[in-house]
Amino acid sequence: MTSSNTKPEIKWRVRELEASPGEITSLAQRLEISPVLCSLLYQRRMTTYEDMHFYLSPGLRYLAPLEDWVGLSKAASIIADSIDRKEKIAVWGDYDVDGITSVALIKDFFNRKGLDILPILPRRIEDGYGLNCQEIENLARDGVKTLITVDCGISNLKEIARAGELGIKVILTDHHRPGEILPQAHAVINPKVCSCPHPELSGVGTAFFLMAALNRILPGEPLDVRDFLDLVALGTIADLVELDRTNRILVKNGLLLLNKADRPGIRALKEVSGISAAKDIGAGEVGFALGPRINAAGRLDDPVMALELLLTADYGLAQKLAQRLNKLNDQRKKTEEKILLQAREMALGMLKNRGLVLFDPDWHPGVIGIVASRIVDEFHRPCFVLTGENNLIKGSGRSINGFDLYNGLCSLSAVLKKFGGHSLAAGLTIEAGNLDEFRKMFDLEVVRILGPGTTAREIILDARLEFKELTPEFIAELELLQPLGPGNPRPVFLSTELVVLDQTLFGKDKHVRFNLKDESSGICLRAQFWRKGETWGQRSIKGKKVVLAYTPAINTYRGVTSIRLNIREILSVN
Ligand SMILES: [Mn+2]
Repeated sequence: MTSSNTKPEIKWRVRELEASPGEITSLAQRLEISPVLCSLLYQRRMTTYEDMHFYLSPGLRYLAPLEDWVGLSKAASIIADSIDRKEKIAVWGDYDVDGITSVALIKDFFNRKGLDILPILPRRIEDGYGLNCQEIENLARDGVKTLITVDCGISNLKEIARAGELGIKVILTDHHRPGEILPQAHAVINPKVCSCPHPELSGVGTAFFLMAALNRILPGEPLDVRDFLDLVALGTIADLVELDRTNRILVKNGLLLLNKADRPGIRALKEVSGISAAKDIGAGEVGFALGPRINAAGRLDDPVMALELLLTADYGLAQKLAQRLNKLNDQRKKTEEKILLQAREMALGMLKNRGLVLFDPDWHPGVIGIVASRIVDEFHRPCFVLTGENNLIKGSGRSINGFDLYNGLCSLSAVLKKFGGHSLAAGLTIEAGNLDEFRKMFDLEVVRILGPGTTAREIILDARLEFKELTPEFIAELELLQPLGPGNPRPVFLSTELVVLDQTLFGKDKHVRFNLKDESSGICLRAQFWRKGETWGQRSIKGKKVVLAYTPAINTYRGVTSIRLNIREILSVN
């Protein structure tokens, strides 16, 4: 369907940093890992024993001291004062996983300290993202004297000023990019403001540090804040922030807690997701199974049920809530699929544009962000998916490397009513009358930054790997790279030239599977190319020779384990 000149081309290269074999062997021996894994770490710029050791065992002791974050203890002491004066305190979050886990963490901290705090989670459709004046007035009327914001607030200048007028102290914590003017809050805790040793923190990561600082100054026995890292891991992985040094520490340790699943809600959520108690959870399971179910509450219904799930001590209740989330998630998938089909059709008709703006007033606001990601995956260009009612249009955008979405929106702020976000994901509100103008200007802005041609999709390969090197032990050892995610991608390997013995479609013809033979060793392996049934159903390459970019996996089916390849890209066919 796509004409060839609009399809992004593919560029690939193998990571180049190479150590001498002697150096690798000695590092590998000291670390008790295989030389192949050791060279993978080396290419990811961990070039010393200390770097590699940290990466493999990122203990909490490596975290920078709390004092290094300027302003953190001051913010904590304002909260401690409010507690001391028995003021009514509220915490305001967001309807996505990061926002829900942020509120859950703070509420859980207060509960365990025997303190009270009022949680507020806005609903996506009725309330929208961030603070709003009406609810702030309600809070003032209810006697709230201190408001902590989590995962939101940095662009709510007007709302925070209103809170100030009403005598509410605001402790703002957020990790979204600040605008030129900061809100007049009593404290602004944002890893992207001032000097913070943890620039890539998520909303829940930010909340965690604030509670850790508060923990040290509150009277009574301090809590063990490590107990909250399961929530931090959930929000950090789901928010797709870069897994830098701090986030690696938080997530790796948080995943251990998610595996133990002492929190009834997590145990119930794993159960409805079909994850057996024995299976180790990686970032993948959070991203594909737990995260979407928590998100489903906020996408289609009320995020409060997800908060309740994370906080309840009652396993029976947790099971009920998890089942409800599971149903909502199924419903979300159906809605998403329907909208994706329509959005894709629309995108195909607009491929002369470098920046896509897709709009339909009937699209469900809860899924447009995911649809935008899928469109960007396929067409490899920045995209906004918008929906709206009456005179206001709202939407979510996703981008590719090289085009900073937040900066892009800053330069288009003249036609926007509201916007905020990060470099790869953002949200906006515009008046319906400005849609055409925005569509035109967004495309021009993308062309200005990325140039007029399509941007090649770049695949970075970790190493060339022959079939005989793909042992189950090696594939298991790759798990030491977990958690994988932005900044620490799953390793992708370059194959040797392979003969295609067989090609079949499966899964309602959505996917394609190849049987491949490495002639030098005679080893045959199965490879699957997900969601490529449409392309490969029309073209047979049986009998030809291919070179692949792939990731290996262990497949267990009815007790039989085998090695499978997941194809990232077919790099050449001869
Ligand atoms: Mn967030």
